[in-house]
Amino acid sequence: EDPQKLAEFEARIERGEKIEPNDWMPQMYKKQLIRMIEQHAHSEIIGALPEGTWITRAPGFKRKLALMAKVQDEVGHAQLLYSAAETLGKSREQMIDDLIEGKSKYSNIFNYPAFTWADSCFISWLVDAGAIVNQLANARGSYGPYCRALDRICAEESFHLKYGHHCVIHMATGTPKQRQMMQEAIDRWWGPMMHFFGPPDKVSVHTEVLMKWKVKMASNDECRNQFLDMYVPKIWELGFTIPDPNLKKNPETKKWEYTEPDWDEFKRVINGDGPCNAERLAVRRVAEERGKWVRQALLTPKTKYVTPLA
Ligand code: FAQ
Repeated sequence: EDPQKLAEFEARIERGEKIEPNDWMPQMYKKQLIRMIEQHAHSEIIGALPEGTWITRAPGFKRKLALMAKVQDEVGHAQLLYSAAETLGKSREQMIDDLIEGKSKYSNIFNYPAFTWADSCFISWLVDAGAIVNQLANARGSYGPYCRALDRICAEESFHLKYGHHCVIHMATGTPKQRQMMQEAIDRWWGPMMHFFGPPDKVSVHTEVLMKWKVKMASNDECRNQFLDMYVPKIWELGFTIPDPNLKKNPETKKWEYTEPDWDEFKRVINGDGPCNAERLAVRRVAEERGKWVRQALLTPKTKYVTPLA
């Protein structure tokens, strides 16, 4: 790689300029961005699945409408992100193929089942909250198309967060059975939620280079700590417990201390062996197959259509 071009590129990043698709960029920057944006896009599209199964069973018409809109937004976010990744030269078809063939990763958390309505409430409030912590930080990053997609995604996610919080408050102030359902959902999802921000900084493979080039604007541990700072008090305020007796904020360091979640489980899940990985990919495979005729019709030049009046 040309050292002078690399120096100019790094100086631009240092000055806070945005890098655009036709600008010179190191191959590694491009490769890392494709990897991260593509995984993010897959996470949105697969993330629609656990909550999506609750649309038909949402308690009441208003919840059904809101959940349907939210799930639709998540799929829209995937489209925005696939478009951002395409600016770097990888086609959408290739990305989708890599997803359904199990070659690409997507967020660990969507490989767990949403057993009850409370699980769907957990996702809408706290998984969205975690996603926002990460996305708000990275929206200030260096790659123009990704940052612009993140700005729009964050605006929509803020509605999801309010919707999810409302759902959880409703459960918290409901019957003993509702409170119990919500507590059980928190107990089930806490481990995957801690995993969600990625491995600890000291073992994270990509953080260093991504932070150097301002793709990642906060490290995994910083995002995890910010999430704990913002949401643990809110969970406690609602009278729920968190299934980690060691969870507490250290008043001196101002950092949260916790039991390390099971990182072996995390590795298994992100490498394809979680409770729902096979099911999630099977659903996407069927969707791909069933949607083929629509894509083919869209790609067929209009001149080939024969209308009855022609
Ligand atoms: N799940 O070196 P690091 C959402 C992998 S959107 C799966 O630390 P990095 C919206 C990582 O890819 C949620 N894999 O990696 C929604 C790498 O593997 P590789 C998604 C994970 O990139 C809400 C290896 O481990 N958000 O939820 C995970 O520096 C509700 C080493 O890790 C984004 O994707 C994980 N949690 O940091 C939708 C945001 N963590 O590629 C529906 C963009 C790590 O070498 C309902 N992404 N890995 O084979 C990022 O910010 C980063 O990629 C991290 C990981 C922070 C996820």
